Amino acid sequence: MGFRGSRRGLRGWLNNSRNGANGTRPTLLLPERYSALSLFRHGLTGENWPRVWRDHDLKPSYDVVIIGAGVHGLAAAYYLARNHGISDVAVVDRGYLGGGNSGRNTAIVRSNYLTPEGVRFYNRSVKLYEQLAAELNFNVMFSQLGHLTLAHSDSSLRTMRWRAEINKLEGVGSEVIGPEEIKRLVPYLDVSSEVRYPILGALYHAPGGIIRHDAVNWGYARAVDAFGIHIHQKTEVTAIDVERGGVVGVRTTRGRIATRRVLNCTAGYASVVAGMAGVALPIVTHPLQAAVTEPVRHFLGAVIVSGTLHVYVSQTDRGELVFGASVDPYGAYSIRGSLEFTEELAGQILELMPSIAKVRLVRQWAGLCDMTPDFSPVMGRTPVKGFVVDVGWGTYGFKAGPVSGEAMAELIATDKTPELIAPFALARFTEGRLVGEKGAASVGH
Ligand code: PYC
Repeated sequence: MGFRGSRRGLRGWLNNSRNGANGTRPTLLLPERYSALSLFRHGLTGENWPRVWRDHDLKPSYDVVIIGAGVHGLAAAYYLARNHGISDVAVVDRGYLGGGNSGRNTAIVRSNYLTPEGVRFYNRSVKLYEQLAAELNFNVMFSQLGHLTLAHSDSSLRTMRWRAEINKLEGVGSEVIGPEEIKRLVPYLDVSSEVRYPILGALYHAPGGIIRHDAVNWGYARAVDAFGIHIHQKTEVTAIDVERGGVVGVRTTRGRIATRRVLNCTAGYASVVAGMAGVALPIVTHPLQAAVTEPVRHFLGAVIVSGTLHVYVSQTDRGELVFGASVDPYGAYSIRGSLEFTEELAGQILELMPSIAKVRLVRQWAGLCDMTPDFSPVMGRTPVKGFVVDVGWGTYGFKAGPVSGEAMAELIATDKTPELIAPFALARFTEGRLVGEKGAASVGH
């Protein structure tokens, strides 16, 4: 199913979508349907595929300006058009589409969080991800192969039990399993007691898995473009104009845009952009490094996380092993890899899987994580009227793209905060209502 002729696809959504603020529906220019038949036709005729999204001149005004063309910004634009009929939207990015954290994360999707608020929220994202390929007619390669968070001590086993109970209460599939079951799921893990950090058990989260992050970005971008929304790459925001307590415009390297609604969907520079509107965020930005190996035959049956060893690993559909660790232990805006990271990563991962010692690392990189005091994001209004934020994702951002896009679109369109994101308001830091998700981090920080 896809855009064309699908009841659940984009056209179906459009038919059911509400009219925009001015009573009109956005025009949907149906992109070419991706199917075996069209692949065959293009192969036969040699005809070029149409561009997935187009460039546009910058208009002097838009109803909504979204800063950041990553998964959060693109998803918000998509749901604004699809659910609320708002398509006079510019998505601006100083780099290229999906070139920030949306293309730098390790593409893990899961909802096995620690707080009821967190579990509910990320679970909605998993549900949206499950239907995304069909909805966008774009293969996002979501493999729900399962997610294991290992416990190497009694205290982490206790946290896993706690998470499992909260997850179950929210209807999310998570349970604590023992070493034998872990070995059955992932035979290459060393579950013996002969190691420095024996595995006592794990939180097994069957709906968790990995996705192709570029495909998610491109799929949303194609749909956004089809709704007539303008994606402006290489367009850096240099200032946000505020008058009488409300946003009136955004200045960019390509000109000024008049607008009364601005959504900050940046990651890494969220506090810098918010500062342009005079809004202070409780964020410290840290690099987070990752690395990938050459492709090897498929052997890893789940995503593996060890908080104690500060490492996580998954295997892509192409066979590469993708690794990550804790955020770098200092605040910085650097996206360079370091030898310290590689050495420590190799040492830790070989504790878990000694049999991969001969596999070669081929690349490493870093993204930037905006860490908040409670490890939960900041979503919603700010003291500046019309300036809303979807920021502070720390190491959790990519998995939340669809749900935050959906919720932020609703907030912008209706001026009401959806229940699902109410706990993540900026005001929680002054009102003392933190949503502590440190215990659900993939690794200790
Ligand atoms: O929270 O699953 C996670 C994660 C993986 C990599 C960074 N964060």
